[in-house]
Amino acid sequence: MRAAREAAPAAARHAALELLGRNWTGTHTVPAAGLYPHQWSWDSAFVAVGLRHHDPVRAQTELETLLAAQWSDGRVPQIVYDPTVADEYSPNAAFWGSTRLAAARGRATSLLVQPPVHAWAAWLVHTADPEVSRRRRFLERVHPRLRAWHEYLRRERDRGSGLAAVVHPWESGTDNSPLWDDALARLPERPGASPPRPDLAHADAAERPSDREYGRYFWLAEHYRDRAGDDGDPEPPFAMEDPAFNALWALSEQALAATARELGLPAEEHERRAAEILAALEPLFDPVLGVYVARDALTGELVRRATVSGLVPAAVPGAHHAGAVVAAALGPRFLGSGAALVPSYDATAPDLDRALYWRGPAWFNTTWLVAGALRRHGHHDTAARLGETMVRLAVGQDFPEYVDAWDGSPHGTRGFSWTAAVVLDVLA
Ligand code: 9WN
Repeated sequence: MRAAREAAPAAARHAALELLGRNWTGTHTVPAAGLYPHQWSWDSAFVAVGLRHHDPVRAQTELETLLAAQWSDGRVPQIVYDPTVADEYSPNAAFWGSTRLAAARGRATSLLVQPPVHAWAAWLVHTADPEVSRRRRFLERVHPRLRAWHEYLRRERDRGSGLAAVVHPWESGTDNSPLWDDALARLPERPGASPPRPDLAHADAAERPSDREYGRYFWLAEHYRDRAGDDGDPEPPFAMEDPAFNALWALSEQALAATARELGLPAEEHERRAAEILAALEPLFDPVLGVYVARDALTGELVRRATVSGLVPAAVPGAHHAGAVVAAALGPRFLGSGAALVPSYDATAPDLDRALYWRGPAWFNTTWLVAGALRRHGHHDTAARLGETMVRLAVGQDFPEYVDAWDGSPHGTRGFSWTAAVVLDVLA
């Protein structure tokens, strides 16, 4: 009996490692073969966090590979294109043309960014095996790059509020979240033919953003590309302050403080910056919804919708309204709706879609972040239940990209790397 109970986690771990092994290219892990054949920024951070328990050197390499593609202005790109992979993903490297830009230092990358989870991931990777980390001088090597990344956000993306704004929905990592609907509706429809959609060969169209959304994503991407990714535009067409992006930035500043202490460098500057980001997040707390919401940096308006992004600040030590947010996570809009995992969008919203990407389904990385917040606030049983459910739904269904939050049925692509990485962390 005992052996049978122990065999299940061992088998789950084996399956997760096996998938991550298949998605490993020798230098980095692709989010999923087929749909996402290059290196993605925040995916690699989650992969490193899961992998650190089993192969700390590979976890370090994952982050080092990503950071090697950092631009001279400090940005860590959303996508690092693998030149050996055929044009299966749109937009492709040629669309962005980064190799013609001096700041990209010859690398083929997207011009956009993704949530700044890297300093936090690097610190977690270090703590998993400090000896191997020190021997490889891992933190010494990544620390200057991580600092430069945060400097970029502060210098180029803070429009005066103390928060970093995303200039494209792809930068939030929650592409078609309802938080972006109103801002996207202000953009022109893209004239002419609809953009290429190779993604639809790998996932059901009903579970991906629509052609209409893709038209606007491409319009925005072209706009930014035509300015060579210059953030000096006084009137950008889209600039949104996302609660998860900024909460993860604060968490990463806290991790930079820990990293600085480990390296014998001054840590106060990072502690102060983390506190400043948390303070700047405060006006985004919505007392009625009990979650943080997004703010349109161009109009100053709050987007009063409850999404999983608005729960993420509760995962950050020192977040001011963490208690209220934890209550909201357990309430009818999220887990109190009877959901097995944390839905990406308010369960009581009339436009909830249980199968559509970031408009309802549960994702494993965000559920895992919320589980961490619940544990931090004493809800150990609920956090443990979420962990067990994540493992069961991931391993039993070939590591889906996302699932129906209520019945657990799989959606999106399969063989998705961060789903496996989260499983490894839950089982560690
Ligand atoms: C655009 C890779 C990425 C994730 C994002 C997720 C999805 C890309 C897409 O896949 O976005 O970056 O083509 O839809 O929304 O969070 O990083 O897994």
